[in-house]
Amino acid sequence: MIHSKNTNPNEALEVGFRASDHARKSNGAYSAPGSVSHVKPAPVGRPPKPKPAKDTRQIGKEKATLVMLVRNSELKDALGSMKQIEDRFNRHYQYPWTFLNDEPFTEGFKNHTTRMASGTTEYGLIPKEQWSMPDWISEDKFQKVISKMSKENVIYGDSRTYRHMCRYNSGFFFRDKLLAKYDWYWRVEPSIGFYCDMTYDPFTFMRENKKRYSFVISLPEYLPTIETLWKTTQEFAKLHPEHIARNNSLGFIATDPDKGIQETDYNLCHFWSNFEIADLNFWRGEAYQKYFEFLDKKGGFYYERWGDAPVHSIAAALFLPRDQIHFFGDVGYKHVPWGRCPLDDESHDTARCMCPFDRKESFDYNQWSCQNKWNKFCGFPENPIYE
Ligand SMILES: Nc1nc2c(ncn2[C@@H]2O[C@H](COP(=O)(O)OP(=O)(O)OP(=O)(O)O)[C@@H](O)[C@H]2O)c(=O)[nH]1
Ligand SMILES: [Mg+2]
Repeated sequence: MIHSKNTNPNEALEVGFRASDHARKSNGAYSAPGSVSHVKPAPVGRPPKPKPAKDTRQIGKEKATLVMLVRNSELKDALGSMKQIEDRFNRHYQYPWTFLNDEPFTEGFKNHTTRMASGTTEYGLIPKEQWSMPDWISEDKFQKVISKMSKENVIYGDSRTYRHMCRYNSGFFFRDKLLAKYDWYWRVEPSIGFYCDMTYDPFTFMRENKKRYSFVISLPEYLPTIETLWKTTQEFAKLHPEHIARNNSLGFIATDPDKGIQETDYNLCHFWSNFEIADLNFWRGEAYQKYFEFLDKKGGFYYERWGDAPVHSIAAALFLPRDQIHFFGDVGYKHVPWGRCPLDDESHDTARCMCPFDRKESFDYNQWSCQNKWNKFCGFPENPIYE
């Protein structure tokens, strides 16, 4: 056993884990740095200084939060997502995390996620009326729908809670009282992959560049889940032409980009909403509030299985000018089953990207990706071709 003669705790640091042996008492409690114990505890390889209390004060300058709707049972997958976002971005900015759930979070969930967060954490319980079928939905009709969708193998077609989740993400999360103090959110889901450093503050980027909605992956929705969503949207647009933005992105979501809303069909392209960095005030604004209410009354969240992704996307495409929608091409991201890696060299050079697949295999190149439609629509160059 090495007995360090050092009484200066800073010098003791240099002795490595053996020095830290001395800093532990036999009962496992920490003693003051530099003090000596003659009982040898298990080596932990930790320097002898007591850990300072965690400073969770926000460093980033925006009124923003990372937000995760999640079940207690998804703790491990939630921590996996958090660790990557913290390591690659948030530990430098310490934005708060907001967790939302239709059931009370367990103490274990709160402890583990708080430990993983660099900033503060808050935990919200979703009010029952925001996570249940509204009274204008017929249970009988709903039962018929789910048995039909189940027979047709529509993904989540027989799930009641999945529909609650889609309706909640479409119409309620941004009204939660925990989010009232924020202007911006970054939606994070359990089990995602986040493969590059975020070397700047995306909330500040959004604000300074007058962006209000953003995405990383876009793809077509599965038609059987949204049979009447476009027709309903056309009805809304007829009633409220004042909410349709000039220079909107109809050209991205239309089967006939040269026609108007009433003349074209929907090509099913949508921004994949499991990643979103966006302006909460867009959802809180009159256009979207009225749109959601209109959709909700039609019952398609339950009689079909309208997803929050096509609902958000159609709204962003029609109610925002196109230059307020941002594609984060420098983000490496995966939500099963699709992932993408930045296609340009600069992102890889500056942001330590480490994607578990080659950029050539990015979803951007997949026949189902809507990315090239977006690029074309915005006048961006087509995706680069690699040898
Ligand atoms: N609290 C709570 N969160 C849920 C529930 N269902 C889904 N979520 C969360 O809502 C988000 C979307 O749900 P997912 O199950 O990931 O839906 P998805 O992304 O369309 O489909 P997969 O990821 O392929 O299963 C995730 O953050 C889930 O953790 C639920 O019943 N309760
Ligand atoms: Mg998911």
